[in-house]
Amino acid sequence: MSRILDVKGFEMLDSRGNPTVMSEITLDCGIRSIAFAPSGASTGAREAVELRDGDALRYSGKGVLKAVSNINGPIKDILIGRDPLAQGEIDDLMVGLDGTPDKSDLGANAILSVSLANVKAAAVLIKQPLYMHLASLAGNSSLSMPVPMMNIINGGAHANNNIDIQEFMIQPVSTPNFREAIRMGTEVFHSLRNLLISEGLSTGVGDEGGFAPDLSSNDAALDLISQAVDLAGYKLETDIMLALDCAASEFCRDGVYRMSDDTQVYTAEQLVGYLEKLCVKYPISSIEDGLDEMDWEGWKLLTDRLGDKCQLVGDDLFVTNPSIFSEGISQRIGNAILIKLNQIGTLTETIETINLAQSSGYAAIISHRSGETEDTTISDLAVATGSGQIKTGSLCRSDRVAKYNRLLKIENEMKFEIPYRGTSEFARGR
Ligand code: 2PG
Ligand code: MG
Repeated sequence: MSRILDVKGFEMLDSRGNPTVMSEITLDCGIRSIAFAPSGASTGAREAVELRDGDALRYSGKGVLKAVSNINGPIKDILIGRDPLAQGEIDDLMVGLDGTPDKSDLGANAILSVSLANVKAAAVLIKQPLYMHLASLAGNSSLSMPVPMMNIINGGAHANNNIDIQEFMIQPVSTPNFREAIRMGTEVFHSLRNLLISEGLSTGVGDEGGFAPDLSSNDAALDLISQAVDLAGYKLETDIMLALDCAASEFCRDGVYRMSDDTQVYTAEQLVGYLEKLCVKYPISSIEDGLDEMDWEGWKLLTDRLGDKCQLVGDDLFVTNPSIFSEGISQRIGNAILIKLNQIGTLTETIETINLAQSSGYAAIISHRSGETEDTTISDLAVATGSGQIKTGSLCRSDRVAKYNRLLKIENEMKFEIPYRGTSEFARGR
């Protein structure tokens, strides 16, 4: 049986040019694997802590040398000699060593990158593709190709423009497989680019590779996408559904919501009314963080009013945390959860949250962060857990495209025998 021989941390860069943590695990049989921690911009208040140095003289305080030294010191010491196949034990050891509820001692960036480097080494050790090993860790036997949520117009904290809603996404739902979904989405992306050029609008992109033009309203963004779908030769609703991430915590202040495209200040109830109207006007299958993460009363209202028509996704709301999510489930708040590994900090806890969603009738959408790297573990995780959906940005920028390319590779490797859940209940709204 092979054992962990060495664990190393490195300070690397993410897609925004900020430092991030990479870990490398070496097994005594010579297998070596690496994994990166991603990083958010519109983060939930209750996320696990991303440890940064705060040394203003390096990377404006964003260096991660402390997290790296935690890997090279205490984490390495506790993991050497362990069995890489015992993922749960390895994650538990790191959680116990950290000892805080939010992983603020060692840093969730340190812990997660080690957790993921380990699972990759273990998969190589047992000569299985990563998604197969992840599926057995998750106890899931029905793999599926996820419906992508492709973020083709970026606003909010992800772009230097005047749009309040953070993400305007498309979901290709009519294709028989993932490869065709990628083609459909990419063709719409290109026709949107042509449309922006013809309207004299910017084709510069935001953090997730979506276009980031200045627009007069949220409706203007949805109209442009609708036109682009049409120009690409597809039909909204039949072929493509729209999805939003409002990231409403970003524009909620003093209990009210202030959108810059409108002089009006919205109460939670008014914002719910606004979202309802958007859903009547456009085929919107999914709304993420429609209200602030602390506004649970507002969320109840949103769920009552839209929960049977639309997927309502808690991101900042649930922060991939099984105990916060359990509370949400018991109050029947939202009907879906966004899954981000670094919000909770270990693979084992992430899988626990996904399983909790699936056993509670909530959809689980595997997600990237706005700060990403070439790491593609989330693609394997989406297939492995049969989650049915993945949110991983637009159709340009290698940090986003890498995830799609990995999924294309998996589908090909499996000879197109994994179902694509394009017509699933969740992809079309509930
Ligand atoms: C989100 C994410 C990813 P960030 O809000 O869903 O799209 O953004 O990583 O900045 O939190
Ligand atoms: Mg979000």
